[in-house]
Amino acid sequence: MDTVELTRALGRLRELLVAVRLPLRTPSAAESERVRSELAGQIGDYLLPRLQQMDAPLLMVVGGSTGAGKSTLVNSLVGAEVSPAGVLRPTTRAPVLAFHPDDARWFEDDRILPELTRTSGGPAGPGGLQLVPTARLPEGLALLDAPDIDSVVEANRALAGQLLAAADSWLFVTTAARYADAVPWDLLGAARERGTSLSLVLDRVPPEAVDEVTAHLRTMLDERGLGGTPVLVVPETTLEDGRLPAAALAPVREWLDELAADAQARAGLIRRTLTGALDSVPGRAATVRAALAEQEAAAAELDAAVERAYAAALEEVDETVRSGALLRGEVLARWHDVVGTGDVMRALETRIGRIRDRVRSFVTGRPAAEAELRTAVQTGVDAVVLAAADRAAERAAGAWRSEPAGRPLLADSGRLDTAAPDLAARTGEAVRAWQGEVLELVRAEGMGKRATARLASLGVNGAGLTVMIAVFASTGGLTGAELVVAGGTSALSQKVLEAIFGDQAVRTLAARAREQLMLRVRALLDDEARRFERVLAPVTPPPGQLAEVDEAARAVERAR
Ligand SMILES: Nc1nc2c(ncn2[C@@H]2O[C@H](COP(=O)(O)OP(=O)(O)OP(=O)(O)O)[C@@H](O)[C@H]2O)c(=O)[nH]1
Ligand SMILES: [Mg+2]
Repeated sequence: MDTVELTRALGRLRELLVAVRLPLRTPSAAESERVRSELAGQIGDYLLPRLQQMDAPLLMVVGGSTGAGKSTLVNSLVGAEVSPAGVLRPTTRAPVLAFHPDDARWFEDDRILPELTRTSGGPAGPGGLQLVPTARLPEGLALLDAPDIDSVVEANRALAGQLLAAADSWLFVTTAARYADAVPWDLLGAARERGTSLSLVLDRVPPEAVDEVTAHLRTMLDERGLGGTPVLVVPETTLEDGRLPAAALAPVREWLDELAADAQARAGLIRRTLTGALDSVPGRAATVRAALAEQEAAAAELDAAVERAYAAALEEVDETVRSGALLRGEVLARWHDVVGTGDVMRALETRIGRIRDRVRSFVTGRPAAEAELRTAVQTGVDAVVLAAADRAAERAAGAWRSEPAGRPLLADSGRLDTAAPDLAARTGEAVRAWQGEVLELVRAEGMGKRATARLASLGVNGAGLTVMIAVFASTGGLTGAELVVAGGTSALSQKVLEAIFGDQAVRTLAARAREQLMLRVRALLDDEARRFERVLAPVTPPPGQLAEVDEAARAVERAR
């Protein structure tokens, strides 16, 4: 065992474990979170300090069920009321650490349990640790009175667990009335699995039942693979000044004195617990690693659901734009206004060759109609985008709602199941910008040398509107039925329309304009999807974290 290397590897693993978060409610999250915090705690509270100072006194943590008599036992051993014992449960909330005054240097700094604030001369508050130097305890052996491990107070349970994980050895207190309870046995089982050295105090045993109860307790220990555990029996007596009389305490006192006198035995207990704890590290790290993998998978699943929903929305908008559906309704009506209802066009019937002059008149001199057409186009596109965004939000939120990991995220993040409240405004802006872009496009490419005379004859505005209308046609140019629809009741000849919309320049520009429109729609929908991604990002494990935990756990194994 390379202590320096091992210490470094454990320190690194601890650092990573402290940073790991398992916020997504996956099947193993709660249990793995417990393992994560316990392992991080045990590395910091126990493994690192013990490895660095193998000759530090043995820390024996007095643990057990609520009201079993832990504090009374510690007070009796110390010969003073250092930890209040009481009738009201739970009594002990802040732990008490008693040690020989010559051992003080080991405990006064933050070598062990660094996050507990040391106090002396009186009870510690929450988050504190009361230090009690006392010559009544032998050198080399410290006792820590812990809160109840089965406490109704959650903080007590957690602290008791943390303290037991920091122990070189457990002195587990139970009573004749309570020793068969389940919770302590679960803990004792965990201690056995981890190789933690363990002794039992069987408290308050009616003198006449000592043999019977002790035999039964030993049988239970045997059955659970804890056969060698020392059992110290304290008979039921009347307390003197709240403390056990010397005779009742004798078995425990003698056992401790023997241990204190035997440095080798102490070192043996320490090594046993240390080895057991080190052995348990890879398995526990693997649990955290698996939980991280589960979190990653759950986050990826939620992310994929959002991506699917918004990809479908983009597809939907694209379909609608291509389907010609936008050419109906308001857009169509305004278009008909623009192309007029007769007068202007009547003359055009005669010769297509003369279109140039005539057609200009259908798009000039009617600024109001043109503006209305543009507004109609904008409103139409707005509606399509908003509807698609609403549906996508609903679909993505629905997918999240159906996942245990996703449900709480939705609950915490306001209204994600409809489009963002400002989407309408942003879409309006985007479509207006797009219309400007189409005019630019027409100006740059439709009016130039290479442009056909036909398109040029419409002027920038007319050509722009024409291209916009063509964008919403199913083929990129109006044909067949669409031409008839586009012609409406106007006297505008189908031939004229065909000449305009069949124009290759119009088709090409319309294709470009459609691409530009879809780029803008994609950007809008990406922003919408980002609302989900913003919720997901903070609960997604950072990339590489899993591999780092893996590597750190392997480094611990290598160093042993
Ligand atoms: N008669 C008698 N009473 C005891 C004995 N041990 C504890 N008690 C009483 O049992 C009650 C609980 O004892 P504590 O020492 O506070 O028990 P604890 O395990 O520290 O309790 P928590 O800290 O709340 O978990 C107190 O009223 C004690 O006086 C004993 O050996 N004999
Ligand atoms: Mg107590």
